[in-house]
Amino acid sequence: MEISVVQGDITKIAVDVIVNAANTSLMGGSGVDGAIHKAGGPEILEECRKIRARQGGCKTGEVVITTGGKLPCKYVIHTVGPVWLESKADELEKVLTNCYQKSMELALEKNATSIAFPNISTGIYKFPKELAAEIAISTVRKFAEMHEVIFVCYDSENFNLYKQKLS
Ligand code: AR6
Repeated sequence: MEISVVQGDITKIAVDVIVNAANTSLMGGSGVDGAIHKAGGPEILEECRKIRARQGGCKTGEVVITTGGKLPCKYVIHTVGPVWLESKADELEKVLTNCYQKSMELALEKNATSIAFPNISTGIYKFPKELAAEIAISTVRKFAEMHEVIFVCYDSENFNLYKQKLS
């Protein structure tokens, strides 16, 4: 497996699957979620609506999959990261692990060989960046069948953390 880190906008990355840091409503938001829906077009939201009608959104730590719409990827996997709360650290670490793990499992189920992740939960949801990076890297490493994993960091702090941890 090749694991790399780049700094930039995940909507520009050409891979089989890009992962979205969504919320339980699946109806879009700001941050990376807003960027994905804006660049991917209405087809993604349309599929999210159907999923909502079927199963009522997406639980924290779970994943759902839609088309990539106009994005240069085949699929978007939407996952909902935990909102950070110091007093619940242990439980929330497991939830964030599930986000990465279930995204990798679903991507492989769809025969994807490449996947790009944003830094789930480290924006609006305030999960500590270093801890999140450790969880992300150690979890994806368990999936040797995936050929390529790209961590797409938007901010320099995350980019530097991943560079350091992957070197
Ligand atoms: N490409 C890659 N990463 C990005 C981009 C982008 N275009 N834009 C922001 N980031 P956040 P969360 C980074 O807040 O913390 C939404 O409103 C950002 O710098 O997008 O999981 C959802 O609807 C940060 O490192 O997601 C939820 O309500 C990372 O993406 C809520 O925010 C995640 O930041 C989810 O919060």
